[in-house]
Amino acid sequence: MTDTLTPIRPGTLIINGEAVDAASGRTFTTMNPATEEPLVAVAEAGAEDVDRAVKAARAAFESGPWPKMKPAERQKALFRLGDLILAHGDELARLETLDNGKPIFESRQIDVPMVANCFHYFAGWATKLAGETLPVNPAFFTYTLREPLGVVGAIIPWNFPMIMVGWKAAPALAAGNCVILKPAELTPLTAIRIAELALEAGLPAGVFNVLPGKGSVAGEAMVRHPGVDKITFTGSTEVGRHIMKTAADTLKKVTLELGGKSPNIVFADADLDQAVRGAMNGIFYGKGEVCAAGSRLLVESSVHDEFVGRLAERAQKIQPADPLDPKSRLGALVSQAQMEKVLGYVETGTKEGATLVAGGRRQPVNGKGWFVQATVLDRVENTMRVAQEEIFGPVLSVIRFDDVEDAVRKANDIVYGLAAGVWTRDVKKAHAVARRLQAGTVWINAYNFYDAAMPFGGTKASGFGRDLGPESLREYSQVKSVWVSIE
Ligand code: TAP
Repeated sequence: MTDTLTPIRPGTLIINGEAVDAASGRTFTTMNPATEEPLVAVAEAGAEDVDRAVKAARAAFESGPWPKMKPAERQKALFRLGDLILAHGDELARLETLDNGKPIFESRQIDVPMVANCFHYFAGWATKLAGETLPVNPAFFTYTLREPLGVVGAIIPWNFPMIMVGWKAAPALAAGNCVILKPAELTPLTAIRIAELALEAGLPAGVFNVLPGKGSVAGEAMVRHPGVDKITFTGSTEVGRHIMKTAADTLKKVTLELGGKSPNIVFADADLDQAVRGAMNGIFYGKGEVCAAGSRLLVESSVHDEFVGRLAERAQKIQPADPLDPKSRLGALVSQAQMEKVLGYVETGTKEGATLVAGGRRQPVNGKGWFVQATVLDRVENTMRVAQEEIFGPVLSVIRFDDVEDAVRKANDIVYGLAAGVWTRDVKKAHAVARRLQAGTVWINAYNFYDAAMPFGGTKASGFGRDLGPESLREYSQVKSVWVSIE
């Protein structure tokens, strides 16, 4: 499908309410994963730009109109931003799909509404962040204030470039902070556009800044900068660990939403039709480039052969297709390197003894693109690399289990703890297993559901802290205790 719409504008930095070039004048090129062609040049932020953005955000936080605005005015501005995102839904979805390679169906029907949902939901919280009056001593009037942290640095990945803007910026702004956001170098375009819309919505200059650039340069400078009070990060466990160490020098608070290798557990008493659909959605949604992907499918032995047979048949029917085609359900992986990493894991899996029952190959569309077939590896042992490491692509590892104990043991026998799925008709078993799973989110007879009101985050090597829901507001605010002597 040819893209005949308006050309994409070159990407800029957004600092202090203005679209600007990098101080160095450097740019990088963002690519279209479906065509392997350059999309557009984008300004590349360096340490000097980080410093400019921090100065702007600090000024906006300390003396700009943002802290003086009534919470109800902040609420209105954030709500307007949610409306503007919906109004520009087609444009944002197209940008996201061109930059990331995901199907336009997902960008338009899932990502755009989710980002808008974040700004609408957290707008409401701007007027509801309250302290408490605490009965301590009759000689005192004692109360707490809930205050913003100051300048929040958000560092986000390439798999959900637009949704992550909502997950990070919306609660941070609602709590009264100013934000500097660094999108992933591979996918900077929608974050830049949303920052422009934020100005249109009435967010004052300096409140929401965006710095496209390299993680090792702009990201690193943000983490080291003493003018940044907090880093909220989503990405790999390795970079998360590095960020935490670096942030210790300036005692920054950190929230880390890291990798996962989430178990999706199918018991023999499940509605197997529903579970097959859930297993497919768990791994092939978002091309499997999803931190919470149900990438380890645990299937009870008594239904294993039948279940895997049905799954493999359906997986073979999902064909990679032009992401701009509204019917496409499997887009291109974000980069050549990611595609090679994913294909490398398929090879590793088969060498380790797994059986390839669907996909496993690159499959260009119209002769181009970093597309990988919907892939299912069966006969995987929980100790294999394809069971323990995050592949981050459309590759499902199927592992058998014998009973509830075996399922829970295998599910938890991994460094990660982000999400899990449970498929059963037995209500008691569903709740009991959900309690025993080491995961930040458990879906029962469902997979991959998200909402701005529902906290999301991990445990173990999947990180700590929560995005979304009322929980996330605690990540962006702190409590001050006030004692007033009244005698
Ligand atoms: P990361 O390297 O972790 O990138 C995430 C973000 O961190 C990007 O904005 C990146 O910038 C930035 N970054 C990199 N090094 C940094 C540093 N030293 N200081 C501050 N920021 C830094 O992930 P990736 O390379 O995009 O993907 C690698 C693997 O991570 C994937 O294959 C997957 O397994 C995992 N991953 C997990 C998630 C989630 S949601 N948990 C998301 C994406 C990837 P640049 O983009 O410029 O490098």
